[in-house]
Amino acid sequence: MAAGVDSDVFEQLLVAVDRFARERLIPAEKRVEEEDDIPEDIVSEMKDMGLFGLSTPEEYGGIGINVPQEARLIEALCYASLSFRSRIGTNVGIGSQGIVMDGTPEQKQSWLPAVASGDVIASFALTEPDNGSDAAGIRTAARRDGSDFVINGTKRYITNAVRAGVFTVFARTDPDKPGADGVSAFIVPADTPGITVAKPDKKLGQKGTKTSDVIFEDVRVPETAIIGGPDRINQGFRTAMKVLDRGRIHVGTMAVGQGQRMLDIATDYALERKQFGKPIGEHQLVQGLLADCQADLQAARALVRATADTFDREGKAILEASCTKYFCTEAAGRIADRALQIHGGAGYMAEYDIERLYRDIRLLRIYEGTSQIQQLVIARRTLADRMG
Ligand code: COS
Repeated sequence: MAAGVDSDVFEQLLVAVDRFARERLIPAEKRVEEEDDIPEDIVSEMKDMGLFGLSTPEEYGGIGINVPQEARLIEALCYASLSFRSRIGTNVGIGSQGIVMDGTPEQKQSWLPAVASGDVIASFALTEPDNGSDAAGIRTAARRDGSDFVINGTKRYITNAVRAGVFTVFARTDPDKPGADGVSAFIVPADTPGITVAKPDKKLGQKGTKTSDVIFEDVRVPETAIIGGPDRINQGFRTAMKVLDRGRIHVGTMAVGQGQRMLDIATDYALERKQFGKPIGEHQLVQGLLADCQADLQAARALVRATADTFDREGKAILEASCTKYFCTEAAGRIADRALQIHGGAGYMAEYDIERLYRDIRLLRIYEGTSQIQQLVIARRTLADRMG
């Protein structure tokens, strides 16, 4: 089991994050929605709390929580808008974990301290205009030129690209191998000549988060930029998948945090709002909606925690991570829908929080692998286990 941070220190951190989410972040949500950005004073408080380095090992300046601790802490943080989590999310998760998991000691020393402090934002560049779910089909090319590689291609929907100091970029180093086998992972500083980050995308929800296209035109990097060093050429797809496994547990946790928030909002509304002479929470059909939310939430939380324990114990949890991401994010979608329904007409109005949370939560079923990709992973592994 990964040690994680000392349990007393962790409990204190958990209390601090819980309070920060409720007292500092939730009151700032409307401002984030209007300004479509996270205020800088909140970003500096996040840095001071060490949130950018939550999962970075202590020896590289981070807090070094393990996955079971992450499952509790991210739930507390995600009681507030998911946009706050996104600001630290690529440093804690997909942007940095490739380096943490497979990087050389020199790569870790060069990048992780600045990632942990939040001085450098790390961004994960896998998805392309023509390759989203089919991640092994990526076409961005890294052509060898002596001891360098020259990268050309376009990445799409790259979270925190406009804020990035470094990208982990997945590119095809062997044009003769069409699938997963020809892909390598590179560490590419964002100021390398030839990189253009496009204007942030306009989105349905999660205002304050930033995604953009990133265009690579003759971007030259040394072979030592390959994650794990030159010998790990053509191993990048496996790095991406390992990063996404941990990321999928993280996204399941986010769904639980938001699920609790939406259930609390719906419960408060059911107690306040009166129809037919009594609070709507006393009507059995509304009780049915609340009960279904609570049951989904309890099941989702139990699954996230069980999967986090499996990942921690066994060092991987591919099937379980997909089940978790699939169940928890679909459950959050159902909770959002019922919570909005309990609000009636008010739920459709922007002045009520549930309208925003409903839009925000929708993305959880798409990013870091759609529900359909999770179904595919689950079914393939279930069949393979049976076939031996
Ligand atoms: N951990 C480690 N290795 C993994 C892995 C995992 N979770 N999943 C797959 N691999 C390995 C496989 O073992 C295989 O290696 P070997 O050939 O040595 O056995 C290799 O990677 C290729 O795997 P596979 O054949 O399963 O690849 P597919 O092209 O069929 O696709 C899916 C796999 C569809 C599951 C993958 O492309 C995927 O997850 N797509 C979604 C991408 C995604 O989440 N995008 C979001 C981007 S971030 S917002």
